[in-house]
Amino acid sequence: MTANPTALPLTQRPAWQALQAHYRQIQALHLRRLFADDPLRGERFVIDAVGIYLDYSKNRATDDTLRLLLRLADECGLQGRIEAMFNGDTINVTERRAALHTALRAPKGEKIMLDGVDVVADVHAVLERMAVFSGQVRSGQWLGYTGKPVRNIVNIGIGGSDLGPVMAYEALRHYSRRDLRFRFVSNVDSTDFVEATYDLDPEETLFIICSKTFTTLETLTNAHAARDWCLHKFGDAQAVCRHFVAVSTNAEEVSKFGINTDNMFGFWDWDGGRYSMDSAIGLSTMIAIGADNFRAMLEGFRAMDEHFRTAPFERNMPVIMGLLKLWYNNFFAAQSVGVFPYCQYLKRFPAYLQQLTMESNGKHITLDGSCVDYQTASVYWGEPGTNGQHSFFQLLHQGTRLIPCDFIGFCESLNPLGEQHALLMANLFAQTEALAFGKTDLEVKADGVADWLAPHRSFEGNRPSNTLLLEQLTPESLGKLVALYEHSVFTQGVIWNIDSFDQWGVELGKVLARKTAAELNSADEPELGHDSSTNALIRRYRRYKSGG
Ligand code: G6Q
Repeated sequence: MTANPTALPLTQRPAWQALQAHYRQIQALHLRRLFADDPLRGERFVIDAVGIYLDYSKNRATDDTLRLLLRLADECGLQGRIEAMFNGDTINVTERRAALHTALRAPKGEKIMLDGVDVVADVHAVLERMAVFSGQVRSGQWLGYTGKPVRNIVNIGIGGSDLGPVMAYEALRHYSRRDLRFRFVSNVDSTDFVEATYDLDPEETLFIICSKTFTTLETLTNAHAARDWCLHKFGDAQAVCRHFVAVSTNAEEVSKFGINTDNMFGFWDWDGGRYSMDSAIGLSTMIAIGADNFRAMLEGFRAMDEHFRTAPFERNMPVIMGLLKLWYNNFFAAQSVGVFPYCQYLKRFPAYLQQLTMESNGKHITLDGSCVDYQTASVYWGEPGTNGQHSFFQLLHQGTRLIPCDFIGFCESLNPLGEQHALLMANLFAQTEALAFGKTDLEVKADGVADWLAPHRSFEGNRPSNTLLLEQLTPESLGKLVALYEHSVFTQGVIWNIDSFDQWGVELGKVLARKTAAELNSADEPELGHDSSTNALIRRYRRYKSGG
């Protein structure tokens, strides 16, 4: 009798083993051959859904590859895990929580019950309070301590409480109120705070302290710096309630800090930091673009959620994208993924994806507590095109590593200037073409290049990429893009059988620095119990500081 595949360790499952054998057969197969053998490949290997056109034809994959990857998804019980996530099951097992970010964009009236509470009703109650507050700030009705309207919004947060807000603000700047200034402070390096507030008037400045736990060292340190900066101007602690609001799950700490909990916007422990830009953590986004645009962004998220939950896997964009990246990661031993938005507004999107992908799936212990015997998350990185082309694209074209890439482009520019948008998109299309098909030695010589130079000027090609094409960058399309990556990360986490929603590595950093900070600051020479390198570094720092 054949064993139930879901009961077997991942690398012993039939689909995994079949993929290994299949990899040996097709590893040398060139995209030139795949396209020559199937003239319709560029039209067949696409998914056109919810306003995103995904062309995945320039991947080193055949129909058999996809069939086997989809079989692997089945053997890993992906459909059941998707339902578990949407239903609010405790899929974040190490923190004993649901991962219900999809509830943040559920329509009003839908019910998702968690421990007897309808979380969708809670979500909408907060959204409504955010809409009122952001309306007051946008219209100039929210006045500072001295009666001046707020014109500067400074978001203080780090990690998930910063990367989403910054990315969304930059991405949707076109839709933002231009008479308001937005700044984002995350680093405990005081330079971040000082530079962000350098030209601001405290009388017109509102701080949003974003921290799920309200205990994060960096955020609380910067929040205190902001408080001092205000008090220095106003000399009255009463000013805090006009110039500070909080986004947190921890009312007690918010109140201890001196922020009136009437000015606190809540979210919930079932929403992880890196999945929270569409919760109250997005308050700065809502102030920038307005409540209607924020709701449109939520609709975009929701459209992709629906697609992920209901589309058959062979036409399911997050599933196909997740599986193809896993194909390179686990079978071609590719170590990284490049993401290149051909859109200046998406300049922070790669940084946002770094946290989403690497904090979610950078784990080596499975849900049942054993050590993996396969690779998990790839290293994600990227820059907007065309800038990257004049820098690291050399390595993509002619280096020794295989780096699968995602190219993201929009048919319409938000700022058309002559033919510039066509030029931008021409670059995108040309790059994916050159990466896939290269230029052979013979072709190079036929162009008149000397024999000795030809090897340097030829391109082997066969470098895979996806192209994501959207009509225009809007709040809605941004929501779709983010949800696409969220769900593709989840797809991979399910196959790797890891908890994509915890982050014990981040927690470690939070604990370690506190101890060392005390040693750096202590008046007496501290007794150091670290390794010899860390001890010496601490002593050296202390000597510099004491002028010795
Ligand atoms: C995200 C992580 C982490 C977190 C920050 C800030 O998923 O948990 O990046 O967002 O450490 O945490 P607080 O919001 O609690 O300050």
